[in-house]
Amino acid sequence: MVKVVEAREGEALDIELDLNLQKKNLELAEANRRLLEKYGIRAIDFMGSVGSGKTSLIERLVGKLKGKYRIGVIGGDLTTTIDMEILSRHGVQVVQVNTGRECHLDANLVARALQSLPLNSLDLIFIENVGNIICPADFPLGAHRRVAVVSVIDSPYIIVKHPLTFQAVDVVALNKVDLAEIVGVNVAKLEEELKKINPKLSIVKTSCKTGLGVDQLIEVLNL
Ligand SMILES: Nc1nc2c(ncn2[C@@H]2O[C@H](COP(=O)(O)OP(=O)(O)O)[C@@H](O)[C@H]2O)c(=O)[nH]1
Ligand SMILES: [Mg+2]
Repeated sequence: MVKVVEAREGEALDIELDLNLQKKNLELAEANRRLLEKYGIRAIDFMGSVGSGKTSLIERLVGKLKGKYRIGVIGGDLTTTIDMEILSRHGVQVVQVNTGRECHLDANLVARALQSLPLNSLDLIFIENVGNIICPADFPLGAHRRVAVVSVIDSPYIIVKHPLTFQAVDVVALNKVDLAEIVGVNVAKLEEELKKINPKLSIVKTSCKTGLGVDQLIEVLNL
């Protein structure tokens, strides 16, 4: 048996978990949602570790959907503009949010990003959150759906170690399934663990390399 020191509610010295802050964030997220609805725009928040495949998946979705919707992308990153430069090459409106040292986007930053997008001429906004599978879950942004992108080759414990994230999202993309066999990953086990944590989740196995699962993800997101 391993000894465990369990952090009690509000005990961890982490200002991001301050309840007032979360309450304020929620109010701002609701305002974002109202703004999006006023313009008839649907927004989808993608979260996941650095390298899980968020940008690649958004690229795939943009490739399939840009004939149908006028798409904008908001990208969260600490300091770089790498991802939004990639996505801007697909002919969609992009805006980068640099958070400096914050490990997640928040509703206030997204409100500012929305101000810099031409909302009148958009139908759909993808939000790529800062590369992190823990912190973004606590900060709803006003998006209509929240998607966690998980690289199945990252760790056999990737699901069980992040229960709160998988409770907070609607959809999980189990990505890089093209590599699962090579690495010896049991994807079915990851799926079982997800269902145990959140039976309401929609789970889609994807490969941004082959394109597998992208149509199914589009269906699950009602796009
Ligand atoms: N084999 C394989 N590589 C992938 C897949 N998805 C993303 N990648 C690669 O993984 C790396 C990180 O992807 P990226 O989309 O930048 O991840 P992000 O940090 O979550 O945005 C890139 O080199 C991608 O080409 C996939 O499904 N299969
Ligand atoms: Mg990215």
